Amino acid sequence: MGDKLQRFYRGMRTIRRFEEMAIELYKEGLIGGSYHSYIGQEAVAVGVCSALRNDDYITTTYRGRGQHLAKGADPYKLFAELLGRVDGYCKGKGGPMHITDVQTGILGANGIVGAGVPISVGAALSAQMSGIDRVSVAFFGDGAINQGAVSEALNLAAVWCLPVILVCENNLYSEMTPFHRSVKNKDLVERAAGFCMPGIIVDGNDVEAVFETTSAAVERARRGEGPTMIEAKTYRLQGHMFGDSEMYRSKEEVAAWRGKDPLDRLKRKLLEQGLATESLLAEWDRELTSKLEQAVASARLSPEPGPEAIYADVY
Ligand SMILES: Cc1ncc(C[n+]2csc(CCOP(=O)(O)OP(=O)(O)O)c2C)c(N)n1
Repeated sequence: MGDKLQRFYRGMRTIRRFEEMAIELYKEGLIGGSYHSYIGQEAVAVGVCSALRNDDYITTTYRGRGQHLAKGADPYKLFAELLGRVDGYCKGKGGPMHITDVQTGILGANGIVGAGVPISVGAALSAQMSGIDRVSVAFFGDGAINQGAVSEALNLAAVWCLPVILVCENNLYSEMTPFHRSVKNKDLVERAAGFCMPGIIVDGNDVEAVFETTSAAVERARRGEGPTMIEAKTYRLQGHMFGDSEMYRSKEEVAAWRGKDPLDRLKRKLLEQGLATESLLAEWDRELTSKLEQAVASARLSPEPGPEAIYADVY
């Protein structure tokens, strides 16, 4: 497990640094639209995606760079996409909210709340019909739980016994609304029982727990035993999007969750178990930061798409 924990840490740290650097690019005015940071939720992306194969599928939300990196996406192509450049995953026409890379099984981030869930269920159906033991994971937020399309997709996943894992990242807020104001359930995973599928709650800030829980759900799906819903309890440490004034939550609440930062938690564990030293952690940081800086520098040099690209790849 030692190697694995080290890998988890580097993966989570890469996501954190990527997001910090992306916010700097956003402040420079280089990223169009809004930027929804994934900071604070890194353990979910890394824990879940580490339980997957390269050929498994995922769908994510507008907050999806964490999952993209954890699934093996190239930071250069991600940064180029954020900057709207031709070398980006969607040739600069997707931006931060719509990154797709079929090669790594990323069937799309999505700006429409809940919209990735039926896509993921459809991908699971394709795996089942083709007789390939691939699984599909849908990442969605607590705010997506009341979307009609999500209920329809959960129902079909259960009825057809599809190899899909429904990962609800409950970060407590849907934009500015706390989830308990829009849902009567204490735990969102209670919904799983209504569709006759197992539902498991996991501490979304504990990467090992997320990995173990997902691995069991993945094995079950590969055995042909159908879907599992996982509710990963976590917290977004930044506003809903860059510039959010965060009037809807107290500084004390945010500070309390900062104390549960998934990266700090894993760092403490690595140090306690002798799996890292402060100097090794600093070396990893220098290495991954330098790789990300090179990716940004190259992405800045990639050209913007020309007007002739407007109608290409459009359906
Ligand atoms: C169908 C739909 N309705 C409303 C919106 C506006 N909207 C954008 S983000 C968001 C909050 C979603 O919250 P959640 O699913 O919990 O994800 P989180 O932002 O917390 O990751 C809403 C309501 C949208 N994009 N799509």
